[in-house]
Parts: sequence; structure tokens; C-alpha cells
Amino acid sequence: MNQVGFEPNAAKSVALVGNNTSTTPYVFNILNDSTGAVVQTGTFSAQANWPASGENVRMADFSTLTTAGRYRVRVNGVADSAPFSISADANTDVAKLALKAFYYNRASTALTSQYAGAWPRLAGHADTSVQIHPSAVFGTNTRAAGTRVSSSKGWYDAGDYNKYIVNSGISTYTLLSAYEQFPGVVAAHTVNIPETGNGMPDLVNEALWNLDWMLTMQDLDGGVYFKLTNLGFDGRIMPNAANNTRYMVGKSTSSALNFAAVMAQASRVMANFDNQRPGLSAQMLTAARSAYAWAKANPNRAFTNPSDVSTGEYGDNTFSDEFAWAAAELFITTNENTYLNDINFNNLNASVPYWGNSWGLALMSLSTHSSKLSSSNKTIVENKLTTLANSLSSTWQNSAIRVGINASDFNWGSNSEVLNRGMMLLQAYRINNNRNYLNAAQSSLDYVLGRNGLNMSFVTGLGTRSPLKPHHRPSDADGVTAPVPGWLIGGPHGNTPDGCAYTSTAVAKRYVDDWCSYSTNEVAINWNAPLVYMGFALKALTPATP
Ligand SMILES: [Ca+2]
Ligand SMILES: [Ca+2]
Repeated sequence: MNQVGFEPNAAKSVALVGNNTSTTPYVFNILNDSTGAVVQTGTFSAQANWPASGENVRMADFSTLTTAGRYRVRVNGVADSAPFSISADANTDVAKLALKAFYYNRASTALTSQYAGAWPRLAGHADTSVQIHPSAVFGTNTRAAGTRVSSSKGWYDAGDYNKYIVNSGISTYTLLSAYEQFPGVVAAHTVNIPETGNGMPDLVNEALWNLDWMLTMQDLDGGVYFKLTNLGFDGRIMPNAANNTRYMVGKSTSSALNFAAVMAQASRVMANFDNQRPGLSAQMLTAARSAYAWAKANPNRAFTNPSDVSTGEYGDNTFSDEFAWAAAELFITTNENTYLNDINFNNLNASVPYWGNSWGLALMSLSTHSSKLSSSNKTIVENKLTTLANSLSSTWQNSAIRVGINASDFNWGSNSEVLNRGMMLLQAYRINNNRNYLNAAQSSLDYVLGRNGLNMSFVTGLGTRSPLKPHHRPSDADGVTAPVPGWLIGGPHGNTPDGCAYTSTAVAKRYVDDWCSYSTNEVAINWNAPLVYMGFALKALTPATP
């Protein structure tokens, strides 16, 4: 059961897990959580096998219950479900908590209790004197090894304290896309950060914390450093205690193109806020253009860790997707044919995005701004997104527990795969209002909030049962019992090289709530970003009437 709640007119369902072949209908009652009064009764479906958990599952739908309130589900013979709400705030409450998590991962600033509540901490990583690593010296008109540059702000990537262009780029893009697509809903919600009330939506304020950092990652020749990291990972310490030397490492085609795409998108967003940040929109577009030009001149430069660096590699040898994405964003922002002509519309690959695959991001932006396209290109984009959504909703419909991934899709960060699939389903829903796409997307949120093989919410601080010991250095080292809230953990999967004790071999249950489990219990900005997106998007897209 989704342990948080639903918009009044959302599709609502509950799963009953357990092996029992009885053909007697399984009855469910929905109770008012405080009075215990039964408000709705119904029956579960016949059971079906869910290969990912090896269990049988029955499903029940109670979408017709639309009255705001707090409820739980009762089935004779099993414990009541976690309580949940039907509320117009259900999804935006999730989005706000997940957005606030980015604030908690800000580098270069102290978090005060005024904003950080129970999780204040000292500032870490001023990053005002970062050394150019020899691996980042490439090309002419480039900084020399050992040069010091200032590169403050940005978000810590995950459970560690390093900063990576491609992963923070897709995270920033996903956040800004929520604003581009649903500006009214996003602007209506604040999250109590130092910038709140400055005339910009808090989502944009939070994105700017990373965009300001990203701008400092550009070399003099337009190329973009791949990452700003230590040579190795830190121990289990707070940010202010992590004082290892910081380096600009590497310069790749992927970091240049990711930077170009995100800066082009951010430039058009910030054009709305030139009063608050004068000149920033123009500066971002200039930076995007030069990064793109650098990538065209250096089209096949992959990044691999130099021998003395062991922080995250984010390896990617395929750049056709990043080229399409950057060209799309630059075209949308500038209307210039030079960028439009670089997009081969027929070759756009309709796929679910992650940091190494940005095809879906190109399609998403082109669809959002389809008024700028010829009718034939618009048709191509919309057909590709619809074809993808048909495949994704078919996977969802064929799943015994109505989750949008199969057993073979439980890879590292499986929770983010579920949510990114939901995000792509919503791109198609925005095109043709096929309710199946919306319901499948709702199920992706239901999954990470509790309707899953572990009967737990995968977001810290949300729901009745949620992760308590995420692989997140501040949560581990801060001396506060409750973990920093709003973080989506990676989720269960089969390949767990961390050596922790796992009790299940079923992929949907292979998870342990322990620091040890960096493979299932780490957090990451690129996993949280689609959670923010889904919360705001489902608020905006769920119909106001049944
Ligand atoms: Ca790629
Ligand atoms: Ca703690």
C-alpha cells in the first residue's frame, strides 16, 4: 500500500501478498483511520505470480473512494495496511520533501536549524581553491595542471561528498522540467530554504545552487571538467570534517554536452527571472554554445578514471544521445536552424533516460516545446513517445503487483528506473490523455511509497515504515537518530557487491536497511529528481473531477 496518499481522483489500489489458492473472494474494507468506520468494501482479484518476489499477489482497486480523509485497509487474517491519506496535497507533500533533500546536500554552506530543522550541520567543502588535475588538461587555451580555481556550491552527488557534471546535470534538468511543464503548481510550493520569498520559485532557487556551481566547471576553451572530487571517497564523517584535497578531473564529450543541454534549458528558464539574477540567462546561453562547439570539435572523448582517482566514474562511450539532447535544448532556446539541423528526428531513440542515456530527455523537451517544430517533426516526436508509453504501460498492466518493471529490470537504483518510466509515461499522457498512462505513472509513485515487495516506503521520513540507515554520510555521522528526510534510496536488486547480509534471493526483496548496503540503500540526487518531478506532475495532471 502507498503509505502516503493519493489525489482524490487518482487511481488507487492495494496489493495483497501471500500464497493461498482459495477461490473464496478476498474481501477488503477501507476504514476511517481514526473512527474505524467502514467507508468502502470490495473484493480482490484472483491471485497472480509476481516473479520478482516469487510471491502471489491479489490486487484491489478503490479509485471510487474520493473523499478527503485518512484511511487504512483491513483484510481478515492479516495486519491492517499502513494508514494513507486522500488529499489534494498528497503528491505535492512528496515533491516538497524530496526537493528539500537537495538543500540538505548543498556543498559550501552551513545548514541552520531555521531551515534544516533537526538536521543542522556545519559548512563543508568551500571548494574555493580546487586544483586542476593533470587528467583535465586537454587542448589549447586550457588551464594548466595545478592551477587553482574556485568552484563553490553544487550538491553532493549521493552518499558521498563529490560533484559530478553528468549526474547533477540530469538531476537539474529533471527538476527544471517540472517547472517548465507545470509552472503554476511548482511556483505555488515553497520548502523553507534561505532563498524562499525572493521572487523565484523554490524549485528554481534550489536548481540554481547547482547551476551556479556547474558554470564554474567550464574550462577556458569551452570544454567542461568531468567532476570535482577527492582522489578517493571519504570515511564516515560529516562534510566539515572532510578536508581532502579537491581536484577538477577529466574533460569529456559527455560532460560538455550535458552541460550544454542543461545550460540551454536553464537559460530559457532564467529569462523569466532576469530581475532577480541580471544577466545570468545570457551567461548560461553563451556557456551552452561554447560547450556544444567544444563537443563538436571533440566528438568522441570518453572519460575514464585516471589511475590515482577512484571516485565515481559515470562511464559513457556513446554520445549520439547527448548530441541530440544538447542540440534540442539549444534549438528550443535559440530557434536557430544550425541546432535544428543537428537533430536527426527519425533517429531519436525513445527510451527511458538515466545519466548515460539522454535520448528520452531530448524527446521530452521537444514534446514540451512542440510548437517550435514542423508538423512532421512534431508527429515523429509524439509517435515515439506514445510508442514508448504503450510498451511501458503494457509492462505495468502485465505485472501482478502493477509495477512498471520486470524482474530483469531490478538493477542498481531500481527505484529510479520505476520513477523515470513514470516520467516518460506522463510525457505521452500530456500528448493524448490516455488514462492508462496516467494510472501506470501513479503506480510508479505507489511502488516507491509502499506497494512493493518489502511493504515499505523507500523514502526517508515518509510513510509508516521507511529507511532508517541510508548510505548517506550526513545521515550516518550527524548524531541524529532519524535520517535526513526526503531521500529515495536506490532500492532492491540482484547484484549486491557490497558484501552485506541479504536474507532474500528474490530481486524485489533483496535489500537491507543498513549503512553497509551502498548497493541498495544509498541515496542520489538523480534518483530524487524524478521523485520531485512525479510529485508535482501527478498533482498537475490528475484530473480535478472523476
Ligand atoms: Ca550517452
Ligand atoms: Ca543520523
